[in-house]
Amino acid sequence: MPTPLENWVEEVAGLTRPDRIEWCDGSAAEQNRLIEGMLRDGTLLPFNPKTYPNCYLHRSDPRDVARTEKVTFICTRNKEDAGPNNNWLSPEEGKEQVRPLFSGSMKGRTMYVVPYLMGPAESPFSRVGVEVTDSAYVAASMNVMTRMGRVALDRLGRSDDFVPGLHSLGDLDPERRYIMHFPEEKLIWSIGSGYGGNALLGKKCFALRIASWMARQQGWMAEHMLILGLEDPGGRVTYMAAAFPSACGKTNLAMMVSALEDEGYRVWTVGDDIAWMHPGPDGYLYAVNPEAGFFGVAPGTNERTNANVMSALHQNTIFTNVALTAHQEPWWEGLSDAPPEGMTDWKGNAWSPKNGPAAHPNSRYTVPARQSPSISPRWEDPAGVPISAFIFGGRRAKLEPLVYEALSWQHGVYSGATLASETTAAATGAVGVLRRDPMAMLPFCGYNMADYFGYWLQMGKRLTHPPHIFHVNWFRRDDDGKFLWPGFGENVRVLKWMLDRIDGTAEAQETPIGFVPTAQSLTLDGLKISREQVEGLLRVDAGDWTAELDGVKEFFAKFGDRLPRELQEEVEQAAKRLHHASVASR
Ligand code: OXD
Ligand code: MN
Repeated sequence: MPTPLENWVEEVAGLTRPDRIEWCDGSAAEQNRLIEGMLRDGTLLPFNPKTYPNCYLHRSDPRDVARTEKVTFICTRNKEDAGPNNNWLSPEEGKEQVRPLFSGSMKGRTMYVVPYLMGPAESPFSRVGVEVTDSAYVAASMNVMTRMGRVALDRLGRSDDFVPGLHSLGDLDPERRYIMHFPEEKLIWSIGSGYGGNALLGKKCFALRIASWMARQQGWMAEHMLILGLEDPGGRVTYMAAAFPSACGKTNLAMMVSALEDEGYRVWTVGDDIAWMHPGPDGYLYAVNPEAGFFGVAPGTNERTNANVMSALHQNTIFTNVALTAHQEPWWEGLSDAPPEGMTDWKGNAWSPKNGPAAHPNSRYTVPARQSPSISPRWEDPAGVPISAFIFGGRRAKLEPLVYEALSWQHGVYSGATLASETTAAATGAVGVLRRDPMAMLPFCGYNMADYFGYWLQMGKRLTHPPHIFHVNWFRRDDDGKFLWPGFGENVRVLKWMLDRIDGTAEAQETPIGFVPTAQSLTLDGLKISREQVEGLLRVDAGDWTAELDGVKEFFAKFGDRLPRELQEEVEQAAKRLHHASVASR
């Protein structure tokens, strides 16, 4: 008798009509074969084998360089279940619209069947997905980003408990591109894009959109969060999970080389993008990283901003849309001060500064996580790591202080739900525009966000040791537009303050928005920073925050009656606290 997986593969092959079907086993030999095939047909170019062994360049179609949220849909029976945060079609309409595009889309191509496991091999929290794709680049990238092949098939056996994902490049025309999710059947259909977030279906489609839906049904959390361990001088490691919108530095924070290493504070990486978290019997939340690789933004990455990833990506790395130097090495803006002579840009043309950036602003590296020197000894712990802090953060040139701690769980949920950030190149659309991105999940929550807020509130009640909730902003600027905080390795000073708060030893000042550090409670030794800068970083301006509340109210109004009453209460309480503060300062 065929297995449920075999039945599904036969069904999608009947629709897409590939010339060949290849079942992936995840072995090194298979990966080499895929790469050799792509080197032959030009999908990949080799980098210098001496300095970048087993590293390759992929140039995507220039119209296919980022996630396309406009054509990403959640297809549920009831529109309200998808919510105002998602594009919606009914499952029937969604399939009707997209099925014709899949019909015969793999003719002349190979269909790769890619079974994969999200989560550590031995973990009860891990789950199986199977992606069927006609892109060798996607299959090879899945080998880096997930535990792929045999390990997933062994876990699955004859069961039907897997998330099926059908992917085809189609003709790559943005007009015929759709990223469809059917959470009620845990099904994904993606066509017309080879870009990571649209095409590596284990990542955003499964591990966030489908998984957030599953998690609510099953009592756990799937979040757009990095996971790090902060080691203190006594060797104790405290784990924290942080949510920042795309391209706001999650990878750099997760892999940070600590500026306080001599004092004994060190950062260990568990994950850089996604956390799956389950309440444990002891009332703590336990997190695993469902991924096995990093799909990071290249521009801005260098020895100073992320030395760990720089060392990791010198081997076994697939680069997408970076520039190529005359020495056959990758280059991107920010890698070195002066661009090397004789470069080829991300589109394959001879580069000159007149042509704009040499690397695409959303160019990426795909690298095995285990290659990072900062990888935590517990990154594959089947039980996960206990989370003591949640951190929310975005890019805000004004308003938000460097860090504050929420007044309560409910207030922390409010601070996450009102997270806003200036947009980046990780999704198509204008860059630098303020967008509300609750818990950094706006593009990734697979259901109505009002219900998601409600679920967060509920989770706090279930946990006897809920994480402390903090909010950070590394991007505040002074009146001349200069960043007030150096960021990167210096961010450990903020993590240390959080650790001291968790331990109950750090001082804070209670302000209308939460607990803000006193200048003395931050460890700033050895950092060149003026008193004015510190004051600028920690300032809470009641007038600016009152104005911010208008934006919050407007955003919350989108959710109508479905918005939890507790968040409405938080708006009212914030308004009261701000009013008292401005009266007191008059
Ligand atoms: C990512 C994103 O690629 O958030 O992680 O866009
Ligand atoms: Mn992300």
